[in-house]
Amino acid sequence: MSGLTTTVYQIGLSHRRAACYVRAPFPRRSPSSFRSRRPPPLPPLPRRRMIRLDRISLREIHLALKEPFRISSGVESTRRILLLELTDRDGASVWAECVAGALPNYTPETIDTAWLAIREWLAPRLFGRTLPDATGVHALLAENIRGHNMAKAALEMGCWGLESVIQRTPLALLLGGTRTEVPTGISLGIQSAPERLVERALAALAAGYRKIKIKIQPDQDVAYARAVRAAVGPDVELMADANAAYSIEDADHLVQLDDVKLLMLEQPLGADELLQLAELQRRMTTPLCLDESITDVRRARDMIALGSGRIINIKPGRVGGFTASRAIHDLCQAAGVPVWCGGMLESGIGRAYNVALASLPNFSLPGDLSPSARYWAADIVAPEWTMTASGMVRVPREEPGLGVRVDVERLEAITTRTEVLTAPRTMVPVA
Ligand code: OSB
Ligand code: MG
Repeated sequence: MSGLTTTVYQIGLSHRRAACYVRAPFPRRSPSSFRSRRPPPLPPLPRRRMIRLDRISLREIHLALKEPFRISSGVESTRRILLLELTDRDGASVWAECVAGALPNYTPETIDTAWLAIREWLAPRLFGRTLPDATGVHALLAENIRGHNMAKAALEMGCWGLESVIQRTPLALLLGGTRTEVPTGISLGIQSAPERLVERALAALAAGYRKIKIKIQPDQDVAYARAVRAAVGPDVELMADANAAYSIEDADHLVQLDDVKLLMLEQPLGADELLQLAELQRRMTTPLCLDESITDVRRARDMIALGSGRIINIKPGRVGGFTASRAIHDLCQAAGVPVWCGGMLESGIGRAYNVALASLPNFSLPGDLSPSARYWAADIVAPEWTMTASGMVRVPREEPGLGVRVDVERLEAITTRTEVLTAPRTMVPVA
């Protein structure tokens, strides 16, 4: 243990001892009897160490999807994934994942902008500081650095991961997660014909998935949704995600989806169009769910105030990490708005973080938390993420940290670039 941490620990201890003496009835007791009633030695305080980042290794890997994933704004065949390994002064380390894509088609960020932001502005913010825990990291990264939420989230969630390793606590418990397993849905990319999509949906149901999400875009929407509804029957939780492909002028067209009885329609209009989304919500019985629009807790508040949607898809990467995710979760819980955990075709590392988050109580709808085998021939973690026949993914609640090991040898084989960022030698006192 370092000099600094030890000092803080001892100050805490002497305060506790002092409090005992002060509370003892003073005037009626002689100094000697006072001494004889001295309390037994206090039990050691729980192990508590701070986070002092020493090194952040950036690594780009290329991981081929089993099949291309098409959304309204683009198609992905091989994921370019930015992984981070965070190491602290005492040698504890953890892996984290940045969910930015190769192109700015979902949000403005890409893997390359995230790499730049982490190297130039974000990592330097954290180096040289002693962080009491991960809760304050989001505020630290947000000050005078706008946007770059996925880059911020990768570091912020990495700090949560590091804290879970340092505290020997499962990540889900550190976050306040209550579920032992989480219900899982599948997100099906746009297919060339309704029949293809129906096949995929039926296979997903047979595999146990608890929710079917279909991607839609103009000309591949109402007929596709109707075909899937006819095939799966009225009781299956079916939803559609447009990834901002429509405008308010399409309202009459989108209203046709109401008869499909979708569980929700995700992000039909542009991310910034909260007023138009509210207008569309007034015209549709289908609940709207917002994804791209919700970049922080204030946007969630706006959605609720304006009626721009009735459900939120929380992706920790999109909102800047776990502290923001929990704030949105808590706000929605208080407002009676259900949330669920979205996905970004994560590797098994990102999945560990999402599963931990989805174990919080208001994640009441199935998340896009498919098991490893839905995406990859082989994942980069062991054990791989699996799903039960009833569509549940187990939340690691016994293992400290993420609950999965990273196959570093495998990583080396698929790594295309690396960069190591290190802390300056002198340390600044507690942030
Ligand atoms: O809108 O939810 C989305 C993937 C990339 C970009 C945007 C989205 C998605 C998904 C993937 O739907 C869901 C998954 O990870 O299984
Ligand atoms: Mg979405």
